[in-house]
Amino acid sequence: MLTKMNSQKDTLFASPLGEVDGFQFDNSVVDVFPDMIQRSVPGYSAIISAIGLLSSRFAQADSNCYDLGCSLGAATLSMRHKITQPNCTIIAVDNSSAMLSRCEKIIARDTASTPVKLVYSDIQDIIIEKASVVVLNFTLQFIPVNERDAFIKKIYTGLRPGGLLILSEKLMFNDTRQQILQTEMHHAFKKANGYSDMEISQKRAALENVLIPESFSQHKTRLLQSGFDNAEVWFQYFNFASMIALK
Ligand code: GEK
Repeated sequence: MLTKMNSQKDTLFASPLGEVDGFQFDNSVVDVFPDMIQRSVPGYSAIISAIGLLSSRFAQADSNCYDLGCSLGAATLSMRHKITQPNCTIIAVDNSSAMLSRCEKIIARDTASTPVKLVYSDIQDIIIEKASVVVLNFTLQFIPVNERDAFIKKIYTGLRPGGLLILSEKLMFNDTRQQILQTEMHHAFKKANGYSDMEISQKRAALENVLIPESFSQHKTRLLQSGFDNAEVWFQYFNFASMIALK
C-alpha cells in the first residue's frame, strides 16, 4: 500500500515559521505526503481500502472511474486492485505537477491490469463522461465554495445511471459545542500521532482560507439538488467523514 511506501516523516511545520504561508501541494509536501495524511486524517487508511471495495461493486464494464485530486494515487491503486470489470479505465487527476509526477512513478511500479490515465489539470476543467465511479477523497474542500454546486452537478451529469460518487471531506458542525469538541478531538488525534502543539497550530494557519469545510447537511443538500437519488455518510471519525451518493 502507498502508505507503507518510503515516505519521509512530516516535519514541515515543526520549527517556528513566523508568518505561515498558505498551504501548497509542492515538492516538500510530496516527500512527506503519505506520512502527513496518515497522521493527520483520522480513518484515512480505512477509507482508502473501502474505496477499493466500493469500486469493485460499482465499476461498470466499458466505463471510466475517476480519482479527482489523486495526490500520490492511493485511491487509484485501491480501485485498480479491486476492479475486475472489463474495459474500465481509471482517470486520475491533480493540478499539482509535483504530486502528479511522483504519482506517475508510483503507478508505473504497480502491476495491476486496469489502465490508469494520469491527467494534469484542475479537476473542474476535465470532461467527465461514461463514469461509473467518481472519487473525491478530501479534494472538494479545496475548491472555492461558490464553485462547488456547478462542479458536483457536472459530476452527476457525467455519471451513468447506477453510478457512485464517493465524497470524503473534513466536516464542520453548526452546533458550537460539537464544533469545538470535534476540533479538539482531531487535535488530540494528531498529538497522539506525534505532532506537537506548534506543528498543529502552524498547519492550521497554513490551511486557513485554503481548506474550507462544510457541514454534512450542506453536502447532502448540494448532492440532492444536483440530482443524486440519495447521499449518506458511510464512515466518520471525529470531523472527517466519507459520504456515498448514488445516481
Ligand atoms: C488521496 N485524494 O490520497 N484540481 C486538481 N487537483 C486539486 C485541486 C484542483 N482544483 N485542488 C486540490 N487538488 C488523495 C488526497 S489531498 C487531501 C487528496 C489533503 C489536489 C491537491 O493538489 C492534492 O493533491 C489533493 O487535491 C488534495 O486519497 O492533502 O488534505
